[in-house]
Amino acid sequence: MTASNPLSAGACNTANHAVLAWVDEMAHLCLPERVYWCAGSEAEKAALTQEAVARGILIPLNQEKRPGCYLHRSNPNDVARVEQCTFICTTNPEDAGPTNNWMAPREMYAKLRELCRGAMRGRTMYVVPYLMGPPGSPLTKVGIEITDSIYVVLSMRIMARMGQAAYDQLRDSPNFNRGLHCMLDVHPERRYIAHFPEDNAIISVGSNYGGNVLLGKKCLALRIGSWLGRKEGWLAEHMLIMGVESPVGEKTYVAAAFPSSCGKTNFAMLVPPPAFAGWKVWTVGDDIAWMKPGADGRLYAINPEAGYFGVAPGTSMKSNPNAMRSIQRDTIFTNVALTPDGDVWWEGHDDAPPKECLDWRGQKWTPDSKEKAAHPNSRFCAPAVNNPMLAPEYHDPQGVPISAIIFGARRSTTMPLVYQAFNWTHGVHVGATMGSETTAAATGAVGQLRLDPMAMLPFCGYNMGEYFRHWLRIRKLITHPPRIFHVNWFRKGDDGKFLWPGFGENMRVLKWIVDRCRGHADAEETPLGWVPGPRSFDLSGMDNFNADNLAKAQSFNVEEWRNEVIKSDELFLKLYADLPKELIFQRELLVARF
Ligand code: GTP
Ligand code: SPV
Ligand code: MN
Repeated sequence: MTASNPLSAGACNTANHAVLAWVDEMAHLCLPERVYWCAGSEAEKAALTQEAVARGILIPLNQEKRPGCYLHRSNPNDVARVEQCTFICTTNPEDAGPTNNWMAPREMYAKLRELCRGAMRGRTMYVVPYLMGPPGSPLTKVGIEITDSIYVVLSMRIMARMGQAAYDQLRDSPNFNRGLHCMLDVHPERRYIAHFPEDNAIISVGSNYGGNVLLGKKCLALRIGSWLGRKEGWLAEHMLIMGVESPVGEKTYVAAAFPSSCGKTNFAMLVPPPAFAGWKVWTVGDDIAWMKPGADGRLYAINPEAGYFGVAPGTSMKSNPNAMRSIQRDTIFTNVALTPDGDVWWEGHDDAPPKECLDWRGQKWTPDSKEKAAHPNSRFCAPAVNNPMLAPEYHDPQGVPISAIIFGARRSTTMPLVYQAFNWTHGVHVGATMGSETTAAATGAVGQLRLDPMAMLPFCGYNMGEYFRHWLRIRKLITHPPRIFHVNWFRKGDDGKFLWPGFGENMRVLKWIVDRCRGHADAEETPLGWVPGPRSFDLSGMDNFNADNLAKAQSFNVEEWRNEVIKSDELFLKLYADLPKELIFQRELLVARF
């Protein structure tokens, strides 16, 4: 984009009839002052950033310390996903199922069209073409997001492959996700995140925060994606993907589903402890996996995203050095604290609390303040290519073959550090009955135990019972099924302290998992599944952690497990009409094993 070629500055850059017709329709609805067609160039990024700074939407950080980094403060009423405002709009309510909010498409379209009518008057409508997935992958999908938020444009540019590549993949096809985002007045009463899976469409209004508005992420890659996956024979999952490399260069690929703010980014970027010299963990993805059976009978996964929208609090050189390196440049921070020297800070940062700074709301903060300096759900938005341990396979259109699937949750009681399911069907039951304590990633109470099957409760775009059936069906399409495990980094002792040190030390659990997949590690049978045998779990080099501590972290308490079954029965009763009978049998087998 140069002054001598004004046509390229936001001018229409596609001849696709379906795109042109849809953008025209949306422009007639929203009545923006102008339409800006994003191309994804560096010059465009510079111009949009400059405008965002001029309008106070982005605050430049210290450019010497953090080149290309900016801070954004969201409306304090708009700091997380809002599950109560999230809808799956299908003709039949049964298709959305009992775990989703439902409204008839006709009714939701009417309601949202009214809200969007003239909503962009005096504003710019940005047309953001993007790819979810590497160019040329059979799994990759095209989306176009129309938005009136420059923050969304700049964030989408990090989180997805934005620009011409999307039009190149689409060519003259009408087959793309239609996403409309209108900020409106950013008011919780006028906030709707509505999905129309039958139309491959999304309308999001009244928010300007993360998962509500970066439509490629949770809306397309998970809610619409899971719907498409069932139709087309693949899985869209809330999973990180990592490559574990042994000292002799053997690579094993693992996917792991943990609910929001339960450790995916940290696990995906794990740095092995000193005792694991020669071991390397490569990040393929930190939040979303699309997995499809391959011709060789294995399950292949891609990361459809291009960046990390990660939780800031708790991120430090000690807990996650690769994340710290990833956010050194070209990163947009949201709702963190701003220090006097133009740097960022949050609770759990390596630096001591600043004597004085501006909190996430922009108000003066000192260590004596009662409130947190950074919002608990404050985030960084950083390009994947910044990660020094980005797996080269991240770019591979074929994806990586998955050997293990790990389900994990935030559980202060009951759940052992690690166990392995007996087989795929048992593993599906383990994932389906997963409970986790709620976090700040969604609005509402924090720390409350709720069932979050496969970490997909807020993200499954169709009937959860059908989703379980789809998982069981996928097994028939693979001859080398990934082994399935359950982990819990968050179990606490009577003193309220974590029983397991977590973070880099999770490598020990990961190694046992990899060894199990390769047939190298022994295990003992328990009512829950296989657990590490006495010699197969490496405790070498650990301070203050011995076999007794491990036994505590692994302990099985039948009373707690009875409650666990009662809790999962609530979900099974809710889903009863659509629940695969295999899961009912698995429940019986589990109880019988107690
Ligand atoms: P979303 O982006 O919301 O999907 O979250 P996520 O699953 O990627 O979680 P993330 O890795 O950002 O971690 C969330 C919180 O859990 C942070 O505060 C971490 O510090 C904390 N955490 C991550 N791993 C561990 C661990 O092994 N042990 C403990 N105790 N805390 C952890
Ligand atoms: C999550 O909540 O699981 C996230 C953050 O990854 S958001 O993009 O806001 O959904
Ligand atoms: Mn997530």
